[in-house]
Amino acid sequence: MGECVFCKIIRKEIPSTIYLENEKVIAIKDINPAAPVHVLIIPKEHIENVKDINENNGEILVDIHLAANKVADELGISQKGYRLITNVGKDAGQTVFHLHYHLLGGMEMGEKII
Ligand code: DGP
Repeated sequence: MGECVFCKIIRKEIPSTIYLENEKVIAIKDINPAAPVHVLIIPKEHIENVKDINENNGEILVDIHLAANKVADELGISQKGYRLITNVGKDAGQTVFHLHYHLLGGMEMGEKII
């Protein structure tokens, strides 16, 4: 996994703005924000995308959602609402093939923004 950009961020080989980090996940500011709040929730385990979630590794989705809830609370977007999305594969626009969820908020999102 040497070349995976998110693995490098997790190993602190690439700097990032970190909102939350624990044993299982890291939450960082997206380098190219599509909303006033744009956080990436990333599991530390290298999983390509949700297609590779199974009964053995699926607990990570709970950790991701707990982290998303906490960050959304801390950044003050819980009340008004936010979007939590994950792209799966090339046609969906996935560019980094290490599972991540986009947490987007701080604006009204009637239309697709990412
Ligand atoms: P996706 O298109 O769903 O694979 O989203 C990948 C996101 O990752 C994209 O919004 C930009 C972000 N990103 C890519 N490289 C870096 C980086 O080096 N640092 C940070 N903070 N974000 C990155």
